[in-house]
Amino acid sequence: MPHTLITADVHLQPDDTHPINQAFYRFLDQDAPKADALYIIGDLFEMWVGDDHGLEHYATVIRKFKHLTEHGLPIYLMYGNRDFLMRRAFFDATGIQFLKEPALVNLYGLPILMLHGDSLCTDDKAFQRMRLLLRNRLVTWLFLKLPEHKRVAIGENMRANSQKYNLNKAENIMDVNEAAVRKLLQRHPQCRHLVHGHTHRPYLHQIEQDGQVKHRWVLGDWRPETEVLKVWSNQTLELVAR
Ligand SMILES: [Mn+2]
Repeated sequence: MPHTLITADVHLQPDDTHPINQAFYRFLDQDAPKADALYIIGDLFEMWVGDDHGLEHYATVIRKFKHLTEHGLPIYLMYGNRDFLMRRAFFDATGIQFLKEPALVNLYGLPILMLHGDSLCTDDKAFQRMRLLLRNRLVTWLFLKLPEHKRVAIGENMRANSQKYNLNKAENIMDVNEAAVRKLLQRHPQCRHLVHGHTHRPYLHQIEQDGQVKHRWVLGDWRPETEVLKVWSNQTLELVAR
């Protein structure tokens, strides 16, 4: 049956032999060609410090994306909190289309709201402050002007700090805020399916709102096993193991 695939949080590693990369390449080789479209909703890369560095260090996946898009598979990509600096050269090299979050996408007549998910983690105030700063246009513009080795060093540093920081944080603070979810759904009353990643807690949550049952599909990260979301052409959704 025709279907569309949605995944997030691949966290591709610069080392191609990494099991995550290998699993994702198998997915691109075997599963993606059978789909009508592929949506990657944030954190495809563990780190992206500029197209110059990324296109060189992630050459294998770039080539695979190009092959798929040239053979007619539409691939859409949303920024995550770790990879939001992909620019024109990346999209040109892969044929991928940029998707701004939150994206309301109509799949087989079914409206589906997609976002990475970090913007819903409003209980983590420090993270949200940092997010605003990092997404600031002047800050990103200045960052991308730095020499490549400086950008890599800063990126590595931030990665290490975020790991340390997250270890000491209460579990509930790093999950999405229920009120933020409800507010978002309220703004899209015609939409009964919300899909996001980021929290690495794959699950289907049911939310009652205005007498309707709404669904919040949380995608898992690739470790390297994961659950991707399949949207079938008969308007059913399914989390499937990969
Ligand atoms: Mn994330």
